[in-house]
Amino acid sequence: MKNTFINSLLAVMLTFLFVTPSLADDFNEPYIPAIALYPQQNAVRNRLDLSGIWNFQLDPKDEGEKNGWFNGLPEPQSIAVPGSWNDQLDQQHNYLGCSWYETETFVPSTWKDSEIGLRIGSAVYFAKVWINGQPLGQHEGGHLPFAFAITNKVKWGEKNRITIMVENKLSPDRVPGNVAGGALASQNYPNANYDFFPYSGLHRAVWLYSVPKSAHLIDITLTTNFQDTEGIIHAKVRKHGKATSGTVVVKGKDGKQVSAPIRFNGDETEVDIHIPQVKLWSPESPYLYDVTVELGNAAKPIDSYTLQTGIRTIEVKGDDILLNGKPIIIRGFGKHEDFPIYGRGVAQPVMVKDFSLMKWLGANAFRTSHYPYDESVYAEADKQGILIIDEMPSVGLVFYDDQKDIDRRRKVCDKMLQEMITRDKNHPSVIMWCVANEPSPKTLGSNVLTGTNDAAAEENRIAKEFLGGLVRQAKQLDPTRLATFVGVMGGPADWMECCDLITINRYYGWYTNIGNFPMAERYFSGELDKLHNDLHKPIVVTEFGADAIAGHHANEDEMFSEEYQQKMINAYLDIANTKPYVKGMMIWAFADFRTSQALMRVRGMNLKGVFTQDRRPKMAAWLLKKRWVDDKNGDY
Ligand code: GCB
Repeated sequence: MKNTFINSLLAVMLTFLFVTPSLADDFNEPYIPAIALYPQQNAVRNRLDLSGIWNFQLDPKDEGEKNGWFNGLPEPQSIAVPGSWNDQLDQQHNYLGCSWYETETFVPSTWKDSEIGLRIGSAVYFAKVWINGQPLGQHEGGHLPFAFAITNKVKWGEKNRITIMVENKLSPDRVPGNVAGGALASQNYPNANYDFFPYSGLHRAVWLYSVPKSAHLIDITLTTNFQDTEGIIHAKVRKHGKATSGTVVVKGKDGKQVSAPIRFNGDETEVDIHIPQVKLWSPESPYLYDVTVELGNAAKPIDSYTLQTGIRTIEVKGDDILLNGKPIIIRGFGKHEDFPIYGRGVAQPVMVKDFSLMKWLGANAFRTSHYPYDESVYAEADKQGILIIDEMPSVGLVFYDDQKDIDRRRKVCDKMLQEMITRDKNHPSVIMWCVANEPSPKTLGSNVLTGTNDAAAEENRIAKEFLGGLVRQAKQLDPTRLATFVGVMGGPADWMECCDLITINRYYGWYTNIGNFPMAERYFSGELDKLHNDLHKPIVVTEFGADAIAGHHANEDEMFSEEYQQKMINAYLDIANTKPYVKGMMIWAFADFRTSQALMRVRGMNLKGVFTQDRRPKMAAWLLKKRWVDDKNGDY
């Protein structure tokens, strides 16, 4: 927010209308359950990573489709996939429009008797896909995968051309987008209504994969529980094809295994597997079991898929967040997928580094602000015992513009929520679904200035229906995890009644009460008490912090100095320690990150990282290490 509100004071209200590409009949919407099982290589399944250098061409005149670019790009340049397109080539950093990607590949002849799929990890924001010039499908929304069956379209013994048109225009009916009247949207360049750079393109790996034709697994949902020393994994299995039976095998690291037969009467079945002397999953002991589901005869299965999962429970009781029945304290960050040149493209060395830095300073959690991250991040968090608040890309929602746009955004959110939960539901690290970041009332700017948090009656009604609907949908799709949205400073408190807990971002001392620490602390402390009194739920502060230019020092309270940032973080953590109902403190942000250009974003960067963009610690990082590792006393 904050610069949401500051900019709203300056805002020139502009309406940005872009037409969403039409749903042509021959372009199918992907089948969401097809993304449930990440492509896996094993004895019966195959996969081929299409990462590498692809052909690429910008299409600023939107002429590619008309001119049949899916039959071959006329003047391609080279581009790396995965990776954002913005900084790989000159003159397209701020580009908003259509771009075309193209690659060619043989499909291994050994896959001839299999079903074959094409899975695209993330295309920001809208994609149309062709194979060998034939339309395959389309997908709206970045940061989430989509897949198409291509079995009948493959050419054997010759190369297949895969063409993906990616289009990233910002419009009020997209999520996230450029909300008409959204304050950031009218001030930023490019004019996204959110505070991170609108990096675009194919951000994650593109896979070809094969699954057995006669029968294969489509979806596996694991939920876990325990009683005394016995663990219980409930497996819900969906398959396609002729198999009528199979097995679920659960194997611990010690090699001990338990299995249960499954029998299908239709395409779905469920089973409980009981694990004696269970080792529960927790940040202190992130124990993982291999869960293998096999179709057909165990000696020679038709299909097989292995998931790694942990057995744990998560719930809110009174003012506590309980993991495996025991209260936990969340210490962590909001992050971004962001690195020079890669943009938002998968940068695994950076991911590995980030985990080691989180461990170095004693963090146990992060939020995937403001969109779901690459799948490898969740697998690593499972292994390392880091808790995740998994957030969908619905940042900057408002409820006061054109009802048609609001309705369309709701539809997109519903779909994204389904996709996110389908993709991430088996990760023990994911303890909470976050359905939106900082949905805002129209009066946000004045609310923040006057210390109020009202909204007009009709806006309240729409917002509660929208946000409550999403939270309820998350709970319905996955009753085993917590669900919330992150509230903005100046946002109505009663919007949060639908949430399992209160998750809020606060910036007293940065966007308000600048330099006035006593006042900022009083407001922060007072508001925490009020929210808790009104809503009676535990509170996790999902964002607080200050920009600091690395290397800039001051011996008085001076914004942008490392000292100011450190002092602010220290003060917030001290206050949290006095509030027994505060169950989590997450600093904004883990590392400096790229934003649109704006008055408040020098060099187009948000500098609230406790690490620089290239992961060097600022003073605040050392402070956290001292508090969370060296002085470790159970406090923040
Ligand atoms: C927020 C937003 C985050 C911004 C941050 C800031 O509340 O959730 O996206 O980057 O404030 O630094 O202004």
